[in-house]
Amino acid sequence: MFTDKHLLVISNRLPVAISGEEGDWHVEQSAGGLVTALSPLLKKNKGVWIGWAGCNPDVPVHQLLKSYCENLDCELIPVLLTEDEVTNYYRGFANRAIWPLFHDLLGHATFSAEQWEVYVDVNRKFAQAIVPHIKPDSFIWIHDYQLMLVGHFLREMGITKHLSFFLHIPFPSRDLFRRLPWKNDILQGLLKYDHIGFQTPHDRRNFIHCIRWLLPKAFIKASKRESIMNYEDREVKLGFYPISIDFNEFNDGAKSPEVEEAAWFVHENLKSRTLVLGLDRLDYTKGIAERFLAFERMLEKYPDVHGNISLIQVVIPSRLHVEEYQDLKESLDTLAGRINGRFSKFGWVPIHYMFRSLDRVQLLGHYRACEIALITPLRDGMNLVAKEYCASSVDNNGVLILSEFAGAAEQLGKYAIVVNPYDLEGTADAIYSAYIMEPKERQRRMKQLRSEIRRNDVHRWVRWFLSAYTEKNTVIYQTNEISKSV
Ligand code: GDG
Repeated sequence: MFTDKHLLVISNRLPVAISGEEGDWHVEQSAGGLVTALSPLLKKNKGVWIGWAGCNPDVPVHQLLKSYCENLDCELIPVLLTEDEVTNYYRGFANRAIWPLFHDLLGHATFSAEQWEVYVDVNRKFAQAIVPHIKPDSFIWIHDYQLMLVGHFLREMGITKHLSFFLHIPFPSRDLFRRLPWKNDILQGLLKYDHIGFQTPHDRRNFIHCIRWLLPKAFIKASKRESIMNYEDREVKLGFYPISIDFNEFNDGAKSPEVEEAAWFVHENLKSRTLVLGLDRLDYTKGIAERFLAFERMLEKYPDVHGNISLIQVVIPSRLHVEEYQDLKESLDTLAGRINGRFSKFGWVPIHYMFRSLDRVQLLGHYRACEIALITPLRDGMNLVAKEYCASSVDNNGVLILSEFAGAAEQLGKYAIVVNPYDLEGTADAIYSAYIMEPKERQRRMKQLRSEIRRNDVHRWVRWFLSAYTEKNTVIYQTNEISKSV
């Protein structure tokens, strides 16, 4: 059984945030589905999570994490990164080359040999940090695009154990991937893992197309659930496992009195109005500017909505040290101002735009208060906000508008209103359709969405991924939507 194993999780960031100043440091667990899902397993077998703590090298991280973990049954091991490494590996190669390329936004990508070299070095550094923690019964699970080469370095260091990898972002098409100057290194590095998990069948298909084209000697036996690839005497399992959320946590949280009050407060301030919610990290992949334009187009086309609908757009500050993200913020500020200036009238503002994060009660309060969620990324690995919104929609009254380019659309597309975020006209019409949708139809769709997410929650995601290691196909994914194979 997997549950008897010693779990070793490796991700770019540790699941904690360190804040404060000398003599007054605070360590807090970060929120997130991955942490919720893995914590019980980590605690059960005194597991280890290895990653960067996200703070300066002069913060006494080891000491802080040691005392933070004293009452936990698991260990957090920091990988220390220098400023140069943060600049070139994280902000550089990971976020300026891989992130845009893998999200199909080649125009935002820059490829620098210097950054690539540091990316390689930091992946080696992570491998070095992992080796002392490997036990005979360890299960090693590495996460995401920042660490694609860690498996390669662990093999170089003589580790022959089973290595698993999960990619949280999309995998691009062959035509895009071929633009990467180090495409062969990345592919060959990834093939040093024994098991690679993607979010959707589409991502796995793209990966297999790249392998077939770049490594023609690889032999792939495609199957519906898990394809097996043979390359240079190695066998690699390729599967797709759409990540999810802790449904009960959101469902129960949304019913709590604090959240009900927060939701009431949001609506009370924007009385007798349909509220549309957008909630994203500041990122050009999330399609926020396109969403504003589609909302504007909707206001132009359907004047009967004036005074009766508002978009609440929450943008969570992110990567602001990068000039491109500062520019994005400025252009969103301008756009929201322009649209509001054009349409606002006494007592009504079309776009309520907040540039900050919400605490958990406010977050759930917004999910509950808003009748429509407008989730229109240009590309997204999954998009957990879509799932969280539905799980919090405890009155079954919400309508989900979802981009066809979010991984979540493969699961939720049948009962959401699916849009192409580049199609402003179509998105404007979709917002209006959601606005006029009959309560019976809203309820019918939302019930289906909630039951899909309840069945396939994050705990199932973990079991499903891990079961691929022990026995084949022991967890059957319960949806008819994901039936396409490679
Ligand atoms: C990557 C992939 C994939 C957001 N604002 C607040 C807040 N959040 C939380 C949400 C949600 C999370 O942040 C965002 O998750 P997403 O999935 O939407 O997006 P990424 O951060 O880009 O994540 C993505 C994911 O990895 C998992 O594999 O789905 O495609 O890009 O959980 O709730 N939380 C609080 N306040 C906020 O203001 N408390």
